Amino acid sequence: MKIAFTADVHLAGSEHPDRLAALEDILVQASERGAEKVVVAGDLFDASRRVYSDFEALCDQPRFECLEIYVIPGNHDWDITPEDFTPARLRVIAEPQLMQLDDTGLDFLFVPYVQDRAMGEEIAPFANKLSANRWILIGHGDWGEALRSPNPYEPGTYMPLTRLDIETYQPAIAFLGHIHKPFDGQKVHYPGSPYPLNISEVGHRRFLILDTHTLAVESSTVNTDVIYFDERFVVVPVQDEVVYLRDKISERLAGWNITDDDKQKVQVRLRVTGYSSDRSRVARVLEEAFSSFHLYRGEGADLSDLRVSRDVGRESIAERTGVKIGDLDWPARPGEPTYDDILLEALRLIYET
Ligand SMILES: [Mn+2]
Repeated sequence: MKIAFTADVHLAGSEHPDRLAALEDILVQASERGAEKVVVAGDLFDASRRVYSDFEALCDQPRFECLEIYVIPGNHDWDITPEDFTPARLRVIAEPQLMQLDDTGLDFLFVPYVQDRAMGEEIAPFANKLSANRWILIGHGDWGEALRSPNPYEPGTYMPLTRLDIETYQPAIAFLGHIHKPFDGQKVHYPGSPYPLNISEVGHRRFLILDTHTLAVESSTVNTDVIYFDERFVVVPVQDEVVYLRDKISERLAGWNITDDDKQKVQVRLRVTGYSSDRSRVARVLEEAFSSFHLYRGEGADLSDLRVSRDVGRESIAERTGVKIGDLDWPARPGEPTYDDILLEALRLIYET
């Protein structure tokens, strides 16, 4: 059987119809691909506005009659209960529960979000019923490896799952909600938010599909009407600044991995830092390079952090430093400073001391 996983939809009624549309797209794709269940791993609803009627109407559509929808509470909708909802094919799981969803013998442990609890504490009571690598964890909270890029909107710790929990209880796979950035670890997966809540949630959004026979996890793109990108460029006053910048831009655009059809959905924010001998030319290069995309809020590139460099001696040091930094073997793990971060720090030292 195939089971689709999503989380962090943050439905907010008529204020954000696009989030409901993203969920609808997941239901459409899930049923087209033969999934029989859709699991929402917390924060289906935003904390601020609780409107259930449009979500219920979506669940009740006859075209989704082959889908059962399982929902656990997250930190934004921690208080939802099964009694709040009417659709027959919707199961809200408000207490930790172990169940099988098909005849493969695979167990699913649903762990609703509870404030000030660790995930391990909620798993422990089920320990003697869990067989190693034959059960799937569904929860809402933090996992260290995915946290290397911290979430600026929700500081603090939310129902953490630890490496020791994984080693002790040995789930085959854990599907978690809470972190909005898609993440695939060895066992832990975050589908990520299916619709970006703001411009910090960049790139294509997705949901995941588990095959309960093979335990393979597949990723599928959610069709959204907007794809955000938030790009920062570091300009070095090298001899050919423009060529340097154009190279950086093409690298970045290739990394977006979007089709021509997606182009009109893109909203990009551009920020430039560093040191330039010709700020107005930098502005023109960016304008030209991104002319086929919508700029976020219609704002042009933000050059407020781009300083002027008129010092030939320092320019030469900066250029050589840039090359040296590029030659060194920096770790490329998430959360580690990027080449640009390191270069920017070096430029500060060169120009500001
Ligand atoms: Mn959350």
